[in-house]
Amino acid sequence: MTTTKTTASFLATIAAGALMLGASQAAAHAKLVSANPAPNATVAAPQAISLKFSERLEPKFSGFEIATTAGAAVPVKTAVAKGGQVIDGALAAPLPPGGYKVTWHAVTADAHRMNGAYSFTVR
Ligand SMILES: [Cu+2]
Repeated sequence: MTTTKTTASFLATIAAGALMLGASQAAAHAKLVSANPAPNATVAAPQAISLKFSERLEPKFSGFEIATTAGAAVPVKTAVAKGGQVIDGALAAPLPPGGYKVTWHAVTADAHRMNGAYSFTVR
C-alpha cells in the first residue's frame, strides 16, 4: 500500500503546482525586467535602446517613446524582437548629452495593458 500512498501524495503535489501555475498566469502582467540603458544610468550615447519584459508582448500594441527632460520627442523606431519579451528601439541619430525619459506601453497575451517610464542620462 506504500505505492498507492506515494502516488496519491505525488498527484496532490502536481495539483498544488497546477493551482499555483494558474494563479501566476492570471496575474501575468508585463513588468519591465531590465533595460539598456538601465534606469537612472549615465551612459555614453547609446546605439539603440532595449527594454526586456517579464511576459511575451503583443507587438502591435507594445512600444516606447523617448523624450528629452525638456519634453522634446526623440525619433525612435520600436519593434518587438523575436521571442516576444524585448522591445528594441532604433535611434535615427545618436543622442546628444542630456537627460532622457523612456515611456513604455506593453500589452500581454491576456490583453492587459501596462505602462511605465524611467530616465537615463547621456554623458
Ligand atoms: Cu494580465
